[in-house]
Amino acid sequence: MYAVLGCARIGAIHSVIFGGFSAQSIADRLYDANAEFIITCDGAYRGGKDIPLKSVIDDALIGNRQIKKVIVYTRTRIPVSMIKGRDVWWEDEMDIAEEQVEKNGVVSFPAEEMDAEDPLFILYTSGSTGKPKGVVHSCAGYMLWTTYTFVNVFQYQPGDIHFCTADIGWITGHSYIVYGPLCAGATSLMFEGIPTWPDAGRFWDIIDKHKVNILYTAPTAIRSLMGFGLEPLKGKDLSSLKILGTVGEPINEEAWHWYDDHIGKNKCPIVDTWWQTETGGCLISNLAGITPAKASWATLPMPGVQPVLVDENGKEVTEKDEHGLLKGNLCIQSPWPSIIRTTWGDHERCRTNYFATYENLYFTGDGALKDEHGNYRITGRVDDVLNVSGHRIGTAEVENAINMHAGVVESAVVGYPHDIKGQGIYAYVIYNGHHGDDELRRKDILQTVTRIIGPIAKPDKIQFVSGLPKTRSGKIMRRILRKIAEGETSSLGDTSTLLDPAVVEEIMHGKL
Ligand code: 7RM
Repeated sequence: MYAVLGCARIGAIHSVIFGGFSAQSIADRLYDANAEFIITCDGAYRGGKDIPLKSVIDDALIGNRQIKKVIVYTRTRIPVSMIKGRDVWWEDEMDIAEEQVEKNGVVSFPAEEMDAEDPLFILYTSGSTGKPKGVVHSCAGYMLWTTYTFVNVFQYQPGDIHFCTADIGWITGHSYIVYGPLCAGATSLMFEGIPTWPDAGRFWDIIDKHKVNILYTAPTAIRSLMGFGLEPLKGKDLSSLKILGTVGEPINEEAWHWYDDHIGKNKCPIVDTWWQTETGGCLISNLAGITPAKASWATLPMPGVQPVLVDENGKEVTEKDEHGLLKGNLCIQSPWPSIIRTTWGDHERCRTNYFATYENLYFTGDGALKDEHGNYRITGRVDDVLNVSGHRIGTAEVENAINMHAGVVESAVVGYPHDIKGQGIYAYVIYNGHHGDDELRRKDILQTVTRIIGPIAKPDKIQFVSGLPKTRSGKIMRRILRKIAEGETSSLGDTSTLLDPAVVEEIMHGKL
């Protein structure tokens, strides 16, 4: 957070990279962003694990000629190799700055004045293509909307302690740990680690100890903690809580009610906030205690936001289904202050990705339902983007990583419902090597994905197949693969365009 704020103060564009990414993913981002400076730690703690951050950075910098300086903050004291002329310790630099102050008595360090539309940061996020996009947000619009939504959605009152459990490496951390709360003058509480370490009472201990008033977390965390039962809650005083929030993926009703009953004790409004890296801040959410909550519904758009549901031709849907609901692809009709400004280095890509699918609309990539009161329920992505434990991962990215493995001929990746993660990653792989047996090959593929992207993109299931269902024009029929992975084999839909129907039989037989 200090590094992010430091950049903002001097007018430097920051691009935070989640600590779980591989050296390769970091190298790609550094190159794409034309980065010149890196701020990192020697290591970091994540659950019981020590992550060797600086060593990963060193790997990412092999062959890199853009980076001028690497600033290293001491955190875990693991040995690191500091390269002369390039790497400096954060603490040493701070000492030098302090000596200057002592000598010259200089204490004034004015913030750089920025234009409203100057870029504030780049944050890489996955889309339906193999290459993550650098989403650019601007100084004024982004800070305005994150502050406005923070104050109104959570009904923030001066003095409230706000605890958002996200990682700074994702947009939720940027908007609702750093910028929104701090611009509103709130106390923002952050923690290093995972919800289940050293035990599943970590969140409840933090809430008890620091008298947290607002808790903002993700359905995947709620579901994982639900799995530990009520034992970890015993003896924890959660009475300071006033407001609960959820974000990142659709919340199922069971998790919503557990959150309401056992964490909020039926006294705290739950806000279900729908938004994206590209939207900067919340676009659809109830306002805590002001507009009604509805389990697993994000409910109403924020003031000024104009959603619309369209069919595949971009026509507004008007016909209700058997439950009296409208169903369609979620678009937004006019801009809002923190709308994505560009994708770094490729403005055309921004246009085609978000504004060209349907004329005059911003397309979110999500599907949604709408009831007669105007409430929205987000059903999930309708493109080739997965949401695994609230992490956005493109199927094409995972396929590219799997295909890097020497024995792999071709692969297809789809999502399937997963009790805790929301979605799991299912990979169908055509393998043509001689090395090892299926188990070893699976492990080799997982190792490859970890190397190329990072552990978050590891498939949960890998099924070896002799072919993939393709159309006569050579397109993989993902719809069929998705159905098989979901275990919904009774209705595979239209298979008449399939090149080789026998492949589908084989895949269904071998399902994991
Ligand atoms: C904030 C964030 C964006 C995608 C988005 C949705 C899904 C986010 C909700 C949700 C249902 C919600 N940014 N999503 N919030 N789905 N209900 N309240 O997560 O760029 O990482 O992901 O996340 O599919 O398109 S993100």
